Amino acid sequence: PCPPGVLSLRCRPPSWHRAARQLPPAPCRAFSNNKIQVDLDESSGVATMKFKSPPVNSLSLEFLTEFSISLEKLENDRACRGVIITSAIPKIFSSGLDIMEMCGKNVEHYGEFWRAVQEMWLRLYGSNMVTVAAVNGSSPAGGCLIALSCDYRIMAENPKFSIGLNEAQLGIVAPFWFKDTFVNVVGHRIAERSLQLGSLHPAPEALQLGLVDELVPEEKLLEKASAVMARWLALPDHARQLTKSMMRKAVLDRLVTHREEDIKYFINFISKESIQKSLRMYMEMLKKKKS
Ligand code: CO8
Repeated sequence: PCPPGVLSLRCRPPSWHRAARQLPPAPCRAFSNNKIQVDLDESSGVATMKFKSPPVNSLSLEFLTEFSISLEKLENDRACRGVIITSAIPKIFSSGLDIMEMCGKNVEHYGEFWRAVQEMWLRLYGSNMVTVAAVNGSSPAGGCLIALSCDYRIMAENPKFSIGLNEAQLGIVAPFWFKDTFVNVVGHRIAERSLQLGSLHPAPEALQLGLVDELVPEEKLLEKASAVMARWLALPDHARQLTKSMMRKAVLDRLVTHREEDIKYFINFISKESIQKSLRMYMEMLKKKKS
């Protein structure tokens, strides 16, 4: 059923939708990518992006570049109105930024890497498409940012999966635009506490905090994401897009205006020996935990 105030599909004027319905029938198109599988169902106008970068979908420079290019392609494709983002790797949505990209590299590399992180966020947070995160595994830091940047978050109801901006645990600090995105979802108080503690919230707690919108059994995740998507797509694109832009513009503009400064800040911060040491210790801790 349609939400109150929304016309049912049958009585909606065709001009509300983009050109999808005028295209010749071509039910599904796939982009062949290395790290992300993209499938576009032209009959519904919905694409699915599946992260498939083992072992943990960490956001390397290559991954981020591919992500931004895929989003740009979909954004420019009149047959696509919405994207569901999920993972093909069991138990992991994304482990966040690839720590190896931030360890022992030169300043040119740090600059290029950070620009790619910014680009990914600007494209996703500023997307005109409806974006739904189907979080089917753990989702720390940059992984959480991806989910937070979507319009709606559904998570698998497994308490072993956790999500949050845990940067403080690594001895680093979430940038202002990670923080802004987080505050816009959960509010100032919850974000402040969670960021200072670098908390990773198990799925039930994430729901309670409003960090995710709903939990469903893992096997129902994609079905639920499609249902949510259909509901959001039932609105006229132009009205929804302008509303989204109104809600997000100030936060997007803040990074656009301070982009170069933010890159310089990152390079300076990450190049510090004390920060490098913290990251190395964190990587060692991950390896120890494994053995
Ligand atoms: N980057 C690089 N390598 C990683 C990462 C990562 N983010 N996460 C895991 N790996 C590696 C592990 O070291 C391990 O490598 P190896 O096989 O060589 O030993 C391999 O991936 C598999 O990892 P695990 O054995 O730990 O796999 P599990 O399935 O047991 O656990 C988890 C998966 C839960 C994802 C776990 O690996 C984990 O907690 N990873 C760390 C996640 C994390 O803390 N990410 C934060 C990244 S920082 C970020 O995103 C924002 C930074 C903002 C910077 C701001 C500066 C100014």
